[in-house]
Amino acid sequence: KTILIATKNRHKVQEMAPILETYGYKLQPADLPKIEIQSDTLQEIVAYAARHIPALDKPVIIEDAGLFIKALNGFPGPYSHYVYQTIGCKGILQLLQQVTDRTAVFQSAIALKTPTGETHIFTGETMGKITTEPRGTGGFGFDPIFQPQGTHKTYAEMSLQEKNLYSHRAKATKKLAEHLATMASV
Ligand code: ITT
Ligand code: NA
Repeated sequence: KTILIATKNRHKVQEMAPILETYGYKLQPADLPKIEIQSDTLQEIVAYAARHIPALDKPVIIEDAGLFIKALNGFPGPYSHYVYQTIGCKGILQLLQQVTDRTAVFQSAIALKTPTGETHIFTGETMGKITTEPRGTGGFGFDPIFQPQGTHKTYAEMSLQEKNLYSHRAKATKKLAEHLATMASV
């Protein structure tokens, strides 16, 4: 049982594959276009992308994630990719230099496109805070500056398995897996 994923980000595949594997699914990257619109919500972004890929003989998923920082009114949110490429973790820390409320939420939205052409959306979110210094070398993106609630570690200080106990993406992926398990044909 294979699920295709349209992404250029290998870290996502590494995180999601072991979760889907426990449900009996193999996650396979596919060279499909991920058409990205601008929108305030990740759900809209993945839903649009899913509508604009063809239905295939296997289920296809698209995942989009974003870091929403309270003191910045939700920035970078859906612009996280561009903001990471431009100002990075260092730039975010600079923007928050005098800020004491460092609350942030990481969100993940997954769109599933079934072989019959239906689209389903699954979401996950993890509350946490932006640290004052980058910590850790694991993971990717904003992992060194995001510390989820309930731990003193940043995502980047965790192993992949440990990140999956806390992460926004793991929560959305489990919802996806549970839905797939109820679909008789896949
Ligand atoms: P796609 O090909 O799937 O679009 P992407 O790298 O553009 O991959 P996203 O749009 O989902 O990924 O995420 C936007 C950015 O947010 C991404 O480039 C990272 O910098 C950051 N990000 C996403 N998920 C993250 C995570 O789990 N930990 C840390 N940073 C993350
Ligand atoms: Na993206």
